[in-house]
Amino acid sequence: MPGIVLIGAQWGDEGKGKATDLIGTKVDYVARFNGGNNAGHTVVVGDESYALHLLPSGIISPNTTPVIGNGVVVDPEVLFQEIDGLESRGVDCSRLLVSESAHIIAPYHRVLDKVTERFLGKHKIGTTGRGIGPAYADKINRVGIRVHDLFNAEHLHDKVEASLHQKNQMLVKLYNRRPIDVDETTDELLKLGERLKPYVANTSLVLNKALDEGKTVLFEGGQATMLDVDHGTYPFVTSSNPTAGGACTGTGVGPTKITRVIGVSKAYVTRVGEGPFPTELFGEEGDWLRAQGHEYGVTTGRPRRCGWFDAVVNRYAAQVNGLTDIVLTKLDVLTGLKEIPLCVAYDVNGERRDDMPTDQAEFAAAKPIYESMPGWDEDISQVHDFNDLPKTCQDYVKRLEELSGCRISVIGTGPQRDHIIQIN
Ligand code: 2SA
Ligand code: GDP
Ligand code: MG
Repeated sequence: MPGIVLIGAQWGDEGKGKATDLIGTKVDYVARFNGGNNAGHTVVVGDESYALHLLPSGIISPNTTPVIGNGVVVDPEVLFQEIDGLESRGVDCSRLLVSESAHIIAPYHRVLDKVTERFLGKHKIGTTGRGIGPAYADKINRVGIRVHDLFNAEHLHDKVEASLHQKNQMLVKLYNRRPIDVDETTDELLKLGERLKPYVANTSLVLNKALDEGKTVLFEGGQATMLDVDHGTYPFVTSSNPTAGGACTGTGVGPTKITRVIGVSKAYVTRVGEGPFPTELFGEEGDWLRAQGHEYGVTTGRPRRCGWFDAVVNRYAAQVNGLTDIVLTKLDVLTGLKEIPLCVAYDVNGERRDDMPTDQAEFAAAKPIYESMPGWDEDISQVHDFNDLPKTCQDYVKRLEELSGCRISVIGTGPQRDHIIQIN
């Protein structure tokens, strides 16, 4: 009954897409449990590169059933665009299952996301503008639209009316905008529902049965630990739970079914959007990392902020996710550096802190305490055995492992599927 959870250990874009794809070829189901099309995963197969936003990475592996769990917020228009794009390239998407309880991102959620960010001004979060926050807010406020609501016109009209009542007052009175039409929105959603219907299933039942039959399920997280609405750098977070616990609530599978929790970490750190980032590099070093690592958002194309590896973040990720092992990606990007600084602890207002401060004012004041490791010049992209890595590179990995308090089981040495080192 192996249930494997795979999550981002930093601020996202750690290479979860590639890591999932690696394991995904050997699993029966890949289930997404949080977020929506704010995620951007790149999977490179041979000469083909696939940028996925809403679809689980398992869609590329023909023997895997991809599942969108109840914890995901689904923008049906984006889903169909993604399906059409993949099918035109010969990828069969008919195996996809979408939870009937997942919440829908309606067109008005996208409008609200953008309007809210504009009005927040200097307090903005730097969202992806995909309507994620407003859709989750409706879920919590109990005025959300769920997938199964799309199949009953009368019922849907009622729900849309309830959802738009307060929003329209706000749009008109506060934001000086036109109200959103209930009838038009209902018709639009009904049409989308028609196309969605063949994919819809009771995915909690499907996944639990699969696990009981001894099948392997990979639970794929979107975003990452430090963007978790409970455990991340609130308020500069997304509106879901990308941490391991989210895999249970976001799919309807109990924690006793989870056997392994993999955290994906880059050999350095990136972040997009606003919010504190202790090891962030400004100037030449940051530009160098961005250029070497091609650090631009898959969803929005935004340049990612770059910084040195932060062991405090990794230790915290190991703690809140109960990590069993780490997949360390993009080690190749550091090739060519004479010295590699890595953050071992923080200095918060003159006091050394080895653990993550939960007070956001303290986190914003955290200054990295660095230790420096010698770098390497050799191309490591063709290395498949840990012992064949340059000695200084091996030492860097061992030090990261020691500081993170968790085993590193796989190393990424390039973007391709075969650019990896498995460690037993
Ligand atoms: P949102 O849109 O409400 O989820 O934004 C809230 C914060 O969460 C951050 N966020 C992300 N950070 C990194 N990667 C993400 N996905 C895309 C990718 C990013 C892109 O994988 O490349 O293309 O820009 C992602 N999604 C959300 C976001 O920056 C806000 O800080
Ligand atoms: P995700 O959101 O965590 O799935 O990550 P993204 O796909 O947004 O960003 C990771 C990027 O790094 C993608 O362009 C991947 O192709 C690339 N990548 C993944 N692993 C490696 C690696 O080990 N080395 C290099 N150079 N690139 C990698
Ligand atoms: Mg990404």
